[in-house]
Amino acid sequence: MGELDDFLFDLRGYLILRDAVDASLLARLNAEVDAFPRQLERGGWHRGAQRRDYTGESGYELHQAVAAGPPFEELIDHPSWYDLVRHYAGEEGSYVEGVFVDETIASVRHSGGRHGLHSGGHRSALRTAYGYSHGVFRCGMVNILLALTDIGPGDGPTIVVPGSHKSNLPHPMAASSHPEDLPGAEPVHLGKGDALLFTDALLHGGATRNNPGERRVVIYRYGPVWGSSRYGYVYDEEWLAGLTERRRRILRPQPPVRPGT
Ligand SMILES: O=C(O)CCC(=O)C(=O)O
Repeated sequence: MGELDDFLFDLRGYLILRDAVDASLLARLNAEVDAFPRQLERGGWHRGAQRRDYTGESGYELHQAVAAGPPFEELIDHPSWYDLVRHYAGEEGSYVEGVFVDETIASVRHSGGRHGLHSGGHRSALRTAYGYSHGVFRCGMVNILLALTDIGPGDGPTIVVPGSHKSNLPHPMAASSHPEDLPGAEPVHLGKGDALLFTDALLHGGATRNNPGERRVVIYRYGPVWGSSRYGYVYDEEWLAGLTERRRRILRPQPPVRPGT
């Protein structure tokens, strides 16, 4: 992390973290994905994770992936990005410093699958907005998209429109284009183990996968520590108790306080 990262993140809205996870963790994550029950219905559960595909074409997607197996727990505060997400989304220097994990998703996409374009700085919700003021980053959501397989041309790379997190205008073709055809958009090619760090305010999506085989990614979304889960998932108490103190606090900054306790 340094001045150049800050400059490029502010300019483009994303950074690429090469070799973010080592071969051992990558193999263990892929072994978990191999073991996902592929016949699971939408809404069905695998351990603490639920199948919740974003759309009919986005692929097989397990939400609460963090609870889908021990290797996913290692991603919560992974040293390759933990300081970066705290720096960009953690309300640095304020009285509520720190990050919270809002969503965790494991996504498996086959030929024909894609994720439509969304976000962009124009009228973005505060929850996901890009912010920099008084010398401090104030992003509402910063995502880590970790590639578990190589993602090159035809593999359905994530598409970003660099700089669009600060757009004053909506992209006139975003609603009618496939991600890969959008003027101003660029594919982000990743090797397995690389991660894309980006503000959710960036106009982005996933290009159509044309190649055979699977595109596998894990997405962890971080926000300021006072945020709460988009879908209202809560964690199993016993499972939470088995995590390190730091990981538990990133997933659930405050335990619930019930009347009379
Ligand atoms: O699937 C992708 O590459 C993009 C994912 C995405 O757009 C998102 O998670 O917000």
